[in-house]
Amino acid sequence: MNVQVEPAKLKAKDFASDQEVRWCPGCGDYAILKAVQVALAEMGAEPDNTVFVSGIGCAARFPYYMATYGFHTIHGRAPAVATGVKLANPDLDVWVVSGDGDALSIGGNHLLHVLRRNVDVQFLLFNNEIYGLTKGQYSPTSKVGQKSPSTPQGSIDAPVDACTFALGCNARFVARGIDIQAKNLGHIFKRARDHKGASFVEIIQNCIVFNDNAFAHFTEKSAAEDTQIHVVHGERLIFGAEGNKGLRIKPGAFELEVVTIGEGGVTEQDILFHDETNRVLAGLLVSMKPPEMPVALGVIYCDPAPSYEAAVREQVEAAKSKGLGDLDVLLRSGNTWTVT
Ligand SMILES: Cc1ncc(C[n+]2csc(CCOP(=O)(O)OP(=O)(O)O)c2C)c(N)n1
Ligand code: SF4
Repeated sequence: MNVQVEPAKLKAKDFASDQEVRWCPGCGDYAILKAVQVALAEMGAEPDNTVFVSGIGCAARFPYYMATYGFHTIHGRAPAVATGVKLANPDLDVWVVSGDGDALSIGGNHLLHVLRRNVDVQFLLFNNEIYGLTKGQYSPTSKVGQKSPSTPQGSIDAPVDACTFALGCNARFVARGIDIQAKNLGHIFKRARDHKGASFVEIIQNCIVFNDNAFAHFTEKSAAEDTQIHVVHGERLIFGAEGNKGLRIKPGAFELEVVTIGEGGVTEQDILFHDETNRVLAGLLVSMKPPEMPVALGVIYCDPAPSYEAAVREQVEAAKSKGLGDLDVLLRSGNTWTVT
């Protein structure tokens, strides 16, 4: 008699490889690694069907620590390799891990294309506003005035906001989380994995060695409630330690403003609802910065569109349905020359 046995449910530790994790003690990357492993176990992911692709940097060591397939590729090129993996086998669950330098300096062009093409991969950008691996040079997300070995007098570059960049590339899923907020990250990872198409996730990550406390003004416990807003589709954009602050469209202007419910005639009815399918609202939310505005966290934008590998598959099947071609005939057709 054949007895069907349910496969044992995997735990987070089943997604951890036997490699010694070699980030600096206290690095935010540890918490993200744990959150990914927990989320994969909870989602019932299969290690044999999961691939982590990375470029170069501290963040890019990620695939070594996962008991899944992995590919530590070259600087900035993880999106190109991940696109190839997904096209070769669309059934694979493909994740990309990248730093702000890897994704937005040398790899900016490649990130653009994986997002605009809407390849079904989850792109995790660990943003520590610095080049960690190469010992702390400034990056495209570093603030103006940031002192580093390559900007001894302070950076004069205007920084790029990662989520604004992603929206500009026409990404159909844009989310933001913080390394130490495991529960929120887990929720975002699940939403990102469920989304068919490119899912862009910015993770605020503390580099304790070269840029410690770069985000403390909104990640510190004492400041968090008044400087973070966790957006939820269909719910009002309310935040604050007392739950009485909210976002509304500033009267007479096309911009958001923070108001306090109960002050100046403001009621809860004045506060906007979060609509994750609204691209314009997403653009306004991702660009908010403290101290004037809170930092938007959670799934900020999600409006699915057909994914790239599905369209490629369709074209390949359509071509195949016309019958097998003949390469020799093709090469000898049209304008040909005989070189003597
Ligand atoms: C072609 C090439 N150019 C430059 C480098 C040097 N390099 C290695 S990692 C890196 C940037 C790392 O910063 P980031 O992507 O933000 O990741 P982090 O180390 O902070 O996680 C640079 C410039 C390289 N390895 N290859
Ligand atoms: S240099 Fe920074 S980002 Fe790299 S492992 Fe150390 S703490 Fe983490």
